[in-house]
Amino acid sequence: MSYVDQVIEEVIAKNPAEPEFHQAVREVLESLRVVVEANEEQYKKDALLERLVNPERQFKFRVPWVDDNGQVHVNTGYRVQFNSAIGPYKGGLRLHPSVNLGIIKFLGFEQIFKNSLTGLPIGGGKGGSDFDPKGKSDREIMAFCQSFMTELCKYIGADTDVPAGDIGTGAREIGYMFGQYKRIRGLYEGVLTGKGLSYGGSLVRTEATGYGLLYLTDEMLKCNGKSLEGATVAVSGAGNVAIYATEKAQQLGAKVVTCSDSTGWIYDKDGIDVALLKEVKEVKRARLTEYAAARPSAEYHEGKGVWTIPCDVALPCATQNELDLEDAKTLVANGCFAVAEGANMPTTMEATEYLQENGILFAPGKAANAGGVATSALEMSQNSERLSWSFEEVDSKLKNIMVNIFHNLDDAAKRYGMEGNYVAGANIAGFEKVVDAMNAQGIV
Ligand code: NDP
Ligand code: 2IT
Repeated sequence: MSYVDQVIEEVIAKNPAEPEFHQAVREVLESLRVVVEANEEQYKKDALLERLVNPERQFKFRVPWVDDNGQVHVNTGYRVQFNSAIGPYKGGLRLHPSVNLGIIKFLGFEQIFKNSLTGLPIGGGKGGSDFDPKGKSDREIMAFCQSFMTELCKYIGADTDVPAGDIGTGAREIGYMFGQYKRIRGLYEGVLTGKGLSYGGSLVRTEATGYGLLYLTDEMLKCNGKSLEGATVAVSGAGNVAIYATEKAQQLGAKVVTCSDSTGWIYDKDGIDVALLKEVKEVKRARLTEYAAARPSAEYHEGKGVWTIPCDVALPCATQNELDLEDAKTLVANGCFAVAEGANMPTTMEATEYLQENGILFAPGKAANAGGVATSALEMSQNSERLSWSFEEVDSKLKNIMVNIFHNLDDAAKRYGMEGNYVAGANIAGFEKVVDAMNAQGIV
């Protein structure tokens, strides 16, 4: 049995009931097969892949908090410090009832390669909790965040592990967590990113993941003789990534006609009204039915359905495995020519293969959504030098980073004879730098 197959088997056997983690490992190791085969003896002797798929450290802790009626609730908190070969652990905190150790490990594993692709000195980590922020009062959110940070603060720091936002964790939650960290540790330092602008945050961090997704998509299309100008775009999700992806797509001349949340989706034939979407989601924290009620050109549908709308470019920006084989077939049949992942692993492996086999340009999340964490790293730089850069300065750095990422994965795919396979390109380019650093640092 090949070394890659052996390690995939071991991951499945040793990490039962973690299907998302198995999926992420399988996807990465399958595309590293060519690289591993060229170095098989040495990698095997050094147990390189075993070290790559086993987190350096993982924490699981109790998070008790009191609701507005005096009822005590207990959630589970996680932080997985996956790989620190190229820098301090860096990665978001997900607050969603579906969170479990396997989901945090899949996200942490992806983060290693994503962070490497940014070209900035950040290792891979991820955390979160099965806490559900929906329908909670501000005081309940604060109570949860303070309790969560009371435990998490023992394991993080500006030079060791720097968390940030992800699903369910935005500016409000980061603010409460930062306050509690400072209070307990007595340190005013850049321990979290995605902070508010009045206390060490960076301009463009809010927009960064969505904007970065479009900068990379734009470059990928240009290099393949296509354009966003006049293109019809389908976006899923209605959170941080989806909103700013929609905004930048429109700025680049595309028409975005859909968005979605966990209960339903919108088809807006006149194009999504971003100001209204922000009002509904960022200010009122309401459902998409409110968007439809305020916008005559919009249809609201219950359930899932964004990918049934004919589009040129599809941008899944909600959550993992939201675009399956049936959706991929519909997109291809409707003439879609590019899919770029704003979310982490939103496309199933079968759907990804189908899209690639049918000549669709496919940009994987670990490259396409790296603008968020890249701008987090720029926030860390600003915190270290105790300065704040202008919007234009951060935005132009972000754009450069995304264009460079695209060319790095394009080059890596070409070097291994897989031109146009950006999934393989991203995994190989991300892996090369991490492996170089791991080898230089000995068996740790
Ligand atoms: P938000 O919490 O801001 O928004 C998430 C959106 O996705 C919401 O519209 C939410 O709907 C929807 N959603 C979440 N879970 C599900 C589900 N199980 N089924 C259907 N819809 C769902 O999160 P972000 O926009 O920050 O994150 C979106 C994706 O992008 C995630 O995969 C995240 O890991 C990834 N990402 C985020 C980055 C960032 O900087 N924020 C950086 C890189 C990647 P509802 O409100 O109804 O739950
Ligand atoms: O998945 C991701 O890259 C994020 N949620 C952002 C992480 C970060 O540290 O900014």
